Amino acid sequence: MSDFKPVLYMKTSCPWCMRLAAFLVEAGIWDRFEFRNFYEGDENEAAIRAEVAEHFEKASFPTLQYEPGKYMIESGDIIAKYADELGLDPENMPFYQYFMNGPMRRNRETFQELMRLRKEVEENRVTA
Ligand SMILES: N[C@@H](CCC(=O)N[C@@H](CS)C(=O)NCC(=O)O)C(=O)O
Repeated sequence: MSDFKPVLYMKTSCPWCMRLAAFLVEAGIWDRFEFRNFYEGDENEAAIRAEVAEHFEKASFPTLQYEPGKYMIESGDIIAKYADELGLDPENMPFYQYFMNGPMRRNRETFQELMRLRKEVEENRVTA
């Protein structure tokens, strides 16, 4: 067995990264990962983006390096990978569900509202 520690590239303002973080904590596997975290505009962002950009056309966070040189994206796929390995069902994880049904749901609604308002402003500009 190699002593490679899987690496997670996380944008700490990102709700999908938070979703993954909730799963990892509740699954008890947080310590198995090495984290490369950034907050937009901080001194870590450029190096983390550059590393991820080598492997994907478009950077997306979270990104996981699960084996040396092997990367994957999509929070849902990353969660499914470890849930499968551990025999866990995220549907039965109370904190994960709390996050998905509360803050994550609110985030989606807020995003939809922003899109609706932007469209409204755009339409008013056109008709004015
Ligand atoms: N479907 C993706 C969504 C991830 C996503 O949209 N992440 C945003 C941050 S919230 C992102 O990486 N945006 C591109 C960027 O920041 O360069 C997932 O579940 O992982």
